[in-house]
Amino acid sequence: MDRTAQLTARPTQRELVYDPPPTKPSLHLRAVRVLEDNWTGTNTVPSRSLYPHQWSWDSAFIAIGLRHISPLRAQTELETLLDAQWGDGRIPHIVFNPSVPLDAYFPSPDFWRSSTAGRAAGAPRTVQTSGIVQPPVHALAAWLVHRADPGLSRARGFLSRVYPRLAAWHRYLLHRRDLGGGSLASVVHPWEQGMDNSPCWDAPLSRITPASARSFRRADLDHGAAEDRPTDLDYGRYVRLATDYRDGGYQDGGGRFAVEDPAFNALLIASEHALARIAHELGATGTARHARAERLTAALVERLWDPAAGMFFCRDVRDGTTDGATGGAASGALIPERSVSGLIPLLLPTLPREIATALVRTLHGPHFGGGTRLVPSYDLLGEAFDPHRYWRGPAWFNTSWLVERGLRAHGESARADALRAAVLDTADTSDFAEYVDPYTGEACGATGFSWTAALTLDLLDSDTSAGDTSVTAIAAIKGGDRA
Ligand code: 9WN
Repeated sequence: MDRTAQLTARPTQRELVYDPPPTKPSLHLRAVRVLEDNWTGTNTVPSRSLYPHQWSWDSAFIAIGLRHISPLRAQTELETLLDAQWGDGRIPHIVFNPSVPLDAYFPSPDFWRSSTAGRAAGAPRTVQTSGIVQPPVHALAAWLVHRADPGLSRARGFLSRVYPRLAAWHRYLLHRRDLGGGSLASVVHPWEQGMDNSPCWDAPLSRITPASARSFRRADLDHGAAEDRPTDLDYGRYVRLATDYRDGGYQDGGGRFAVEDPAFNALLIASEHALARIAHELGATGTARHARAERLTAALVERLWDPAAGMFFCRDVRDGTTDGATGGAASGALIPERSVSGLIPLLLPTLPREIATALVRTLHGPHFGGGTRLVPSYDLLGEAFDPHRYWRGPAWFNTSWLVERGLRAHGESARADALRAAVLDTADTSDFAEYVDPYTGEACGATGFSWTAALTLDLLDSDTSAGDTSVTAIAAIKGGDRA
């Protein structure tokens, strides 16, 4: 068309319509899409590429986010996991999807052999699982999921069905896993605590003879950069520990690795309080459970608090020494490594005031706060710090979410608001990364990671001014009806 014709031509219908530039879908919508893409029909995989099965603590965090978009799906997520519970009460850390090829993830079902090696411990026959556990976030998740739609929950008998299973899970941890004799639960493998490659495990792991690198094939390196993942030597030790546990029929007590971890136990305490609220909802008082949670909080402080560091440390129960600080009464020794795990007890609102104050100071001091966007997984000044290597420095979204809840529970709203904004911004710019460089927010590991999307939804839906359900369910641990 020549110039004159262009000026006189009538605009077509298409040209008359305002055509805005393409806009990016909202953060909310993109988070929903991640959870949609990772939903299998009965549960949500953490990542389609790296983690193609169901993981235990992932599902609890995922349910906490899913409740905002589909309370039914959130209930189903937890029910599917609980269907794989073992007779002795343990909730396995992985529930395998039989339609996923064996070589998609290592260690696969043929390594764990749950239905045969775990028979005496009551492993299910119809579904294949791992034989170790992960942090007990489940009762807390179940309570939050119930509160999202109490009508649906009551109509489906959700709480009455999950309560006995969650109670058995806590019983398992409090009895079979009290390996240090001080009332706290021990983890028997680094994967159980969820922060697999933390420098906290270096000393206890150094006593373990690694399995030969030729005896297994890592699948994680097919999807992740080797320099971001645990080393082959560490993997050899993980494999040795898991093999020995399996060959001992998954019985507890005899292993060479046993560590009391602050985050694992703080989550158990928060979940015990949630279980008390569930019991109350079902017609019991819940008082005994609240009291037990208080006793556990006292044990946590007595066994794991380090006043000089201003944070909690792990206790190596198999260290073979006794601890002078407790007059020799406590077995093992504290591991003097600063991990984000040692800040997570902040989510317990009945923590003694001076301890909460010290934790907030440590969080914002040079070891964790020096110019970072999110909370690093490990001491910024520690010798082993690496901003990209798995759990040795990078920031994860679930731990920042827990710390954000803790800040809010202790009245630190301005700091909680700042962390919340940073988490949302980083989830957005990193495409819901599995973890990020704590300084730059650069994405590491998988993107489209489920708990990152789920906790984004939870933070987006939280009314931080009025006391949202997450905050109050964690905070209202001594009765009250705010949640
Ligand atoms: C081993 C699934 C899991 C998380 C853990 C995280 C990572 C597995 C792995 O992925 O662990 O369980 O292969 O490294 O460390 O916290 O639950 O997302």
